Amino acid sequence: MEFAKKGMRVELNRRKFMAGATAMSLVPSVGRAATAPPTLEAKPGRVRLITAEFGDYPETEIWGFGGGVPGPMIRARQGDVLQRRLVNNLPQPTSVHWHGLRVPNAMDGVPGMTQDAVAQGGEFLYELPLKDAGTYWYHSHNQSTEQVARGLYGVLIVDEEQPPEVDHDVTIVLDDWRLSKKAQITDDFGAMHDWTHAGRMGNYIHAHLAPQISTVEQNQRLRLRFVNVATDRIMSVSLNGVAGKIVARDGMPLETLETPEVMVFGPAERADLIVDVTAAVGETVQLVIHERDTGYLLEEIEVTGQHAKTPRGPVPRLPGNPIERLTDLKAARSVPLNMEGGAMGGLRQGKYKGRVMSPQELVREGQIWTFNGEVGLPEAPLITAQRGETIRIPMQNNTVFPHAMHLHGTHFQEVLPDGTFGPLKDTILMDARETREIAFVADNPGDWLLHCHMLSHQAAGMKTWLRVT
Ligand SMILES: [Cu+2]
Repeated sequence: MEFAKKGMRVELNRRKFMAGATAMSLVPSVGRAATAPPTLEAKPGRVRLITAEFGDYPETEIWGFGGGVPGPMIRARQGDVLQRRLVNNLPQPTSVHWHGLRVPNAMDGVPGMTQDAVAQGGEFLYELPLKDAGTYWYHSHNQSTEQVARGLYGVLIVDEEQPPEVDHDVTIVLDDWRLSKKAQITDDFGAMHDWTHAGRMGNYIHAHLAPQISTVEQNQRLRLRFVNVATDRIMSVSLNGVAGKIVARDGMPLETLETPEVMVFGPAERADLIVDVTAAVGETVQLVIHERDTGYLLEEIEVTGQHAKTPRGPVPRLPGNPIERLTDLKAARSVPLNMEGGAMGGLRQGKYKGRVMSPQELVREGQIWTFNGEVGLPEAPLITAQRGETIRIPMQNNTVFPHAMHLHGTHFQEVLPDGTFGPLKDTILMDARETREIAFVADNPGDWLLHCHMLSHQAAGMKTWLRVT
């Protein structure tokens, strides 16, 4: 008690002193300091990207949030309001899209649609009510073929009120870099061959683990959060030395847990796994990436001991998020989306800048992908939905390339051939020539993008938008 009293007295004295000195200016500034939102600064930086095993390479110049890659991990609790003051110290305007979060429209970070791009030296305050727990990410949504390729992204984790019990919670960011021999990002961002084919493919695929754990123990339980942040590359990965389930996709808890041997992530897709270490002491847990017919090791974690004699038992389901799942499509309105374009005969013609152009003209414009015959963002929305209306979009991919279709503002569900609904997703990877249908309740008012998250395709025309009134 004596100590506490002493402390109080000191505090009182100090307050008195300050009040006497500069009371008028101090009071408001103290008030601001207590509530000032944290800064998220976009700026150039240098990182050690290529690990020592590949040889002695210099650091890579990147653009990153906080000057690093990935940007700072943002972690908050479900129900909180997340605030970040974006400060732009890049040589280009920028913005932040909070991928997968159901945010108010003005916070969606799409320049020209929900806000102006933040100029060099400018700032923008993002305020995000966190409705849903799960694994999300944030990234630049301005000149994103360049800005995301240079490193402007980070992971955003919203913790459940009662997260499942695990021994390690590890985020695995899968990235794809196109680097020169001196380990620098090549600046061929608008290369037409990339834009008309499968996009900008890198030559250095990397898995960034956070925290960077190097050892685990047998029968330890791990939560692994995969995020594919690559601009264009589809990542097919598998794990050796663990057994478990996928418990969430694109942030949203699964009702039916999944156990695929190989996990395929289109750009922007995510999954949460809960797994137990099965590898014996002295062995390793391995993350393998599959490319065509070969696989190679991306990351390896040593098993250094035995945590328990047996695994923990069944993997639990995550608690659900407060989002409505579809029950039926009786009153749904259907608006088809026909996807055309790209190299190898996918493009017949396309409406661009108000007139229909031939493939040759469009290639000259650097615009080569169409939705319903239009290249780039059309003036009118694909759909104007009443709030609460159920919308279904059958999407027909009439191109010879896969596309990762991303809807802003809400999650959707796939309408499966048997009439049931797939898991809640914000991005769906469509194979070449494939037809898939998505449906959702349009309950978030505003203007929302629907686009290919292969950022080269997006830049070359694959985007449209929806209005929810
Ligand atoms: Cu695409």
